[in-house]
Amino acid sequence: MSLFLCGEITIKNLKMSDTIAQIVTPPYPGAVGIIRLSGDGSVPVVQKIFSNKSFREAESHRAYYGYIMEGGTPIDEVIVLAMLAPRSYTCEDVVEIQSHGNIHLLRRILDVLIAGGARLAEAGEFTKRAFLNGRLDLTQAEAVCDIINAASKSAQTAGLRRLQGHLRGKISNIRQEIIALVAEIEVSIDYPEHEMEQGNIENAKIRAEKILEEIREMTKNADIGRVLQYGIETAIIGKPNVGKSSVLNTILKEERAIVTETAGTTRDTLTELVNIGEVTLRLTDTAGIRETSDCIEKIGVERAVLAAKNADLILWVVDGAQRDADIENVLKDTDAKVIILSNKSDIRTECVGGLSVSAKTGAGFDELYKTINSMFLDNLTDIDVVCDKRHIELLDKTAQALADAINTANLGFGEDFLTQDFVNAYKFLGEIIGAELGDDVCDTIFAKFCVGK
Ligand SMILES: Nc1nc2c(ncn2[C@@H]2O[C@H](COP(=O)(O)OP(=O)(O)OP(=O)(O)O)[C@@H](O)[C@H]2O)c(=O)[nH]1
Ligand SMILES: [Mg+2]
Repeated sequence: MSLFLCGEITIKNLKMSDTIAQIVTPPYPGAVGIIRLSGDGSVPVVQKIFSNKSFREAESHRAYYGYIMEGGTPIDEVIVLAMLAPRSYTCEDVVEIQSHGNIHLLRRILDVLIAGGARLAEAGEFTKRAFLNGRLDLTQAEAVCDIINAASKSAQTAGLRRLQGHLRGKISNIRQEIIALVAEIEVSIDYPEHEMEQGNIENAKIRAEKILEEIREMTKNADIGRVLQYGIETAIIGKPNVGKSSVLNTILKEERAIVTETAGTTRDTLTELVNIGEVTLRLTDTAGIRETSDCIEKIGVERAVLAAKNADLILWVVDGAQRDADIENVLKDTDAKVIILSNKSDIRTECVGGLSVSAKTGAGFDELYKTINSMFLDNLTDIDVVCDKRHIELLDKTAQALADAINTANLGFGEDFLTQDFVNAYKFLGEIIGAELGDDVCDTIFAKFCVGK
């Protein structure tokens, strides 16, 4: 069943007519904290607990000042905004309460709202309502999450463009082209006098090839899109004592990992997020890789090898000329990009290739940051790079269906075989924007959202 066709929609037995409430700002101290309500009861519920009596005639998009009351006691001084349907995030009546940004205070206000008739919103439920009420398609709803979590400036820009409907527009246009193709083929089947001649099938094939090209272009930079959206998984690896932990500390600009002159200091992996220019690294320090009989160090080495295997980028730290066969073996087992850091340049003159750096003085690190940024950003020609695993999988399925259609045409099969492949492609694209989607898929997608969105 298409969700767009639902009348009164019930999700997990929760009716859309419920009024939902949740804290929408992060759970740590801030100047302002916001609680959002959505649903028919939003205004009446707030009226019960708000000292400003003019809110009884709440006007849309107007700010009201006053106190949230519990019994006869004020809880906090607040600004209340009503955004009445349909001019709101969810297309329903929405009220936002801006209080001071203290989590205990926000929870107290939330409790009063729940006692007044609202219920706690589930993760993603505000955005799910915006989707179900037709204000956003699925790519736009997902873009909300992508913007919140974007790990780079370019991912944030791409997320905003998806929110503005660029991906939806592109997908919708391609669907139109496919359905036009199907319609032409159908006509030739229904009215044999218009029967498609071989020339027409050839024409359909050429158009399918053009669409296929367009889809492949969209997924071409998907790997880069993914790392820009989620952060570049970066492992620092090398022999013991070459300065891996020192490199981590220099990049983080803090003494995060223990550094000593004893080889084998780091045992466990240690991961931190850090922004480098326009990208974010998920930077992992690892144990030095070497043969060892120490069972704890052995586990550390296994973890280092695994970190290298799962990395998008490896910083291979070497101390002077110590390139090593053990490490070269580890690198054979990964698709990661590799940058060699020839460390301790302050006390050595030889450099084995790669970048000459000193974790001690910080020399060479600006060059490293530039190298990483251009490695991931320079080839990014299309700003609308696709990064969502769900989108990529569906685009791949679409490409396969189109390739099947082209193959069918090449083999000289009849028009009805062609139609089936095109209809499949049309459906896969429909799943991306949410025009063809089961309730279970919808729930899974929105469950990934953060609370309050
Ligand atoms: N002179 C100089 N010494 C450095 C530099 N980087 C690290 N060291 C020293 O090299 C030694 C080892 O540094 P670590 O950062 O602990 O090396 P590691 O690769 O993490 O070592 P393990 O965890 O044992 O594998 C320490 O004494 C550091 O002070 C550098 O750029 N210059
Ligand atoms: Mg270390």
